[in-house]
Amino acid sequence: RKVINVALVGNPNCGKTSFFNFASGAHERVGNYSGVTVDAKEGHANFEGYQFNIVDLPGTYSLSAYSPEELYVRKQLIEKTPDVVINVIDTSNLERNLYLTTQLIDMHIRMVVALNMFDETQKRGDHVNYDKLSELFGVPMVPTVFKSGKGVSELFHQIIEVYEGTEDAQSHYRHIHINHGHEIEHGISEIQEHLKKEENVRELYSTRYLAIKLLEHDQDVEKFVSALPDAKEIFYHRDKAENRVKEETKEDAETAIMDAKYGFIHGALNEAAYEEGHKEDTYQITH
Ligand code: GDP
Ligand code: MG
Ligand code: K
Repeated sequence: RKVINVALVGNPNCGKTSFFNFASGAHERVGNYSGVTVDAKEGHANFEGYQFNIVDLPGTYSLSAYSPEELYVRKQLIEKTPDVVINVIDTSNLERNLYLTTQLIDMHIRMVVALNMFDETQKRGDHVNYDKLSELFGVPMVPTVFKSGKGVSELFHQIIEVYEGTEDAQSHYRHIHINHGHEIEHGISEIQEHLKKEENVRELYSTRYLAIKLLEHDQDVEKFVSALPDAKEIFYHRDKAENRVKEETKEDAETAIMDAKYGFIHGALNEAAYEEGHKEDTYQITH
């Protein structure tokens, strides 16, 4: 039996624990982590001859390491390297939820998006062309209702496809780069060039992700990079890129990166999401 390690990543209250309980048959209390030590719950499920080891991670709005939860989730993603991440999204709040998705894309993580709370979206009469959204993000997306378990089989199926890298998966999954604007992208490539010189860095991390985090002045990543032989060069390029961004956009790099990500999300939603009455669109949730 093949084992696939998956981790649940998403905003608080998007349905991660509901999926975890449904899939693993666990009876965890559905609720927040407030007041509870940051920790991950583990369970497993069997599907189509595969064993899924599932980790339910604490909810996060981003991976910027501003909170213990964010730092914890990041550490889990980098150190435990799940085979496939299930990015759970509250579909009635796509804009905010997809921000985390753009950060996962930076990390070059293999993932499947669960467009959860799809019942709420339908109830409101909003339409989400999830095939289009999936194409624009380069990530398979499956509409789900974890409260009742709808879409779970299809989700597991997609995870297997991504894990195995089947032809079908390749048509849904391609690693895209979110364009952060010319100056930022220029800075990212310069920083990446130096990071790639280090074999263990190149092999263990997405250098694009590290470069973006450096431009955001992420203290955790700064500390990591300080220990590299090329640290001086790398920080030099970071500062240079940052100054160019400031001159050009009057923004600091961190704000420019965030703006670019939201710009990408807005563009995608303009193409793929419709409010009631704008367009007829078919969707089906399979059991
Ligand atoms: P978590 O914080 O991501 O672990 O989210 P939970 O699994 O604790 O779910 C938060 C709340 O949303 C709970 O009250 C769930 O019953 C509810 N919920 C989960 N999935 C769905 C869904 O697909 N549709 C609806 N309507 N409610 C859901
Ligand atoms: Mg939970
Ligand atoms: K729209």
